[in-house]
Amino acid sequence: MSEMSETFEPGDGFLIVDVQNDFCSGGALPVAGGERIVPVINWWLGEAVAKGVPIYASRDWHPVGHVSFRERGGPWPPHCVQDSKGAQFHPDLALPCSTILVTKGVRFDQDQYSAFEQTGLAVQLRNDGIRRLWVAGLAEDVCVLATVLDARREGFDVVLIEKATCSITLDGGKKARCQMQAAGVRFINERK
Ligand code: VGL
Ligand code: ZN
Repeated sequence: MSEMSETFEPGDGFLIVDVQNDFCSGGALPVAGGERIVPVINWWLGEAVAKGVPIYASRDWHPVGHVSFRERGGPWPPHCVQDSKGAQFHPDLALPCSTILVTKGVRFDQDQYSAFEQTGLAVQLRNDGIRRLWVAGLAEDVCVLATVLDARREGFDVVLIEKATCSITLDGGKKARCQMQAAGVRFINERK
């Protein structure tokens, strides 16, 4: 992983993927220690606000009985059901009120792992003048991976903040980092 000591610049955006209660300890689909990334994200949020960098936060936002749930033959336990406590952002996540919400997973007929998938996010980012996207959040081997690969396909430079993401499985995390690196994602490895 390449080390960088850079920070936000004009043309940057900061996307926080699915930092919701159900993906943290005690949630329905917990990423072990997922909540440990929250203070790291908060530090970067402070930087982004200070630099006037636009902030985007995606949320997994499933209808009751979503097609991705086991009861419907999907791979996951029920999680992030619309308007439930589990679907709320982690209470310590310090999102400013200017945050632009990206809602996904709402389709009855299919899942959306990527924050870009049928959300129009790429258009929004271009309208906002974003050329490079900094990414953090959960889970590194599922929705962060899918989001980052789509961001690259859409032509954005991508910086992944390693201390601000976490995978469901160790092996999944390793594979995800391999795929992201091959796609030209840059990793920033600082502990804040
Ligand atoms: C996610 C599994 C199912 C994620 C969402 O946000 O990584 N993972 N739905
Ligand atoms: Zn989901």
